[in-house]
Amino acid sequence: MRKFMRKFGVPAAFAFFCSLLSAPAFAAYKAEYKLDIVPSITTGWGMGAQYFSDLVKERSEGKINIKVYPNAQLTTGKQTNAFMLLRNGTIDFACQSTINYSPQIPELNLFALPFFFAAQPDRYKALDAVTNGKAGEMIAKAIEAKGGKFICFGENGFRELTNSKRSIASPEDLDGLKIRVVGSPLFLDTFKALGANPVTMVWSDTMSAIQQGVVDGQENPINTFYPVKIYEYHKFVTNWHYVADPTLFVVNPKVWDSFSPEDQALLTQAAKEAAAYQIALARVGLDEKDGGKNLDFLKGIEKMPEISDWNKQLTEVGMTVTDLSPEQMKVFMDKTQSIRDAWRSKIGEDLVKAAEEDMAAAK
Ligand code: X2X
Repeated sequence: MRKFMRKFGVPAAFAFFCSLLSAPAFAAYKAEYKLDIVPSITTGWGMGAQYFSDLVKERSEGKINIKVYPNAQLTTGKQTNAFMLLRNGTIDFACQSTINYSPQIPELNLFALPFFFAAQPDRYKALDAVTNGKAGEMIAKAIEAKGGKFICFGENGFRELTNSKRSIASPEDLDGLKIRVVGSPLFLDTFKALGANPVTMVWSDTMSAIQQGVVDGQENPINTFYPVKIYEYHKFVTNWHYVADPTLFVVNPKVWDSFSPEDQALLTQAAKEAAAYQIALARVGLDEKDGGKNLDFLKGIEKMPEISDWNKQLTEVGMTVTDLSPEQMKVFMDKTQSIRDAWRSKIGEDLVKAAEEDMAAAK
């Protein structure tokens, strides 16, 4: 300091000292934060992400501007690279499916264990018990250990099966059918065990593959395949709820640390509200045991869904809907037992056990 004063004089030294004191504790905010999602804005997933962005903009009075980039634009379609781009800061925020982060964070395969949740008496209650329970905490830690700041869980939905060939009510019906799956090994294992011919493909290529008949079927939540009009090509849907697909509201840790504590609280609150909206959209008209609670919630926030009776809607657009009886479900479950057994250790025995305990405690 003395040298500095001698060289530049006392006033300059004073000014320099003051600038250190008043330097903002937080880096300047960006003009735009990029948020990554895979499908279009018109899906429940997209609407939830957009709601988050809207709430944040409004409550921060325009200071925090999060732009939703749909259709996997930020990953140039390579959705299973998304976590790496969040970690390195190319992506600031994301509302991502656990499936797309599972190649880097194996714990996330828990949700894609076939019939793990569907085997429970109430699959939604079971899923909530896990995301809000001990297993959920372990998953949040696993994400943070790999370099992503976890905010909360949202929901894409339970994944159902559509195809262009025939009604599917048993694994035999799947025999030889070419089914598009996400680039995640557990999905290949599951469909092979069921006798299908799974093909890995990114979502951005899937609709044209369906149109051209390169694949016969695909699996996604109704809320995600309906907006892209899959019913124009696939006349058959099977409601088998075989895997859960929560979304993760996450942020790059450096970006997170650049926000003031007040803004971090604002972001957390907005993400939780957007997640609640996304979850209600993913469940309305599909949760047989909700007693109207999802519809009431959506009414309460003045976001009435366009469709709240999905079986009726799917039938109206020409789909044949197959709901499986408990006996039919059991055949699928038995066929995939070896997959659940083999994947326990890959996911982490402790985590799978914690999830089983969370589900048992909620029964
Ligand atoms: O690729 C899919 O099937 C999608 C849109 O559901 C995901 O990103 C996991």
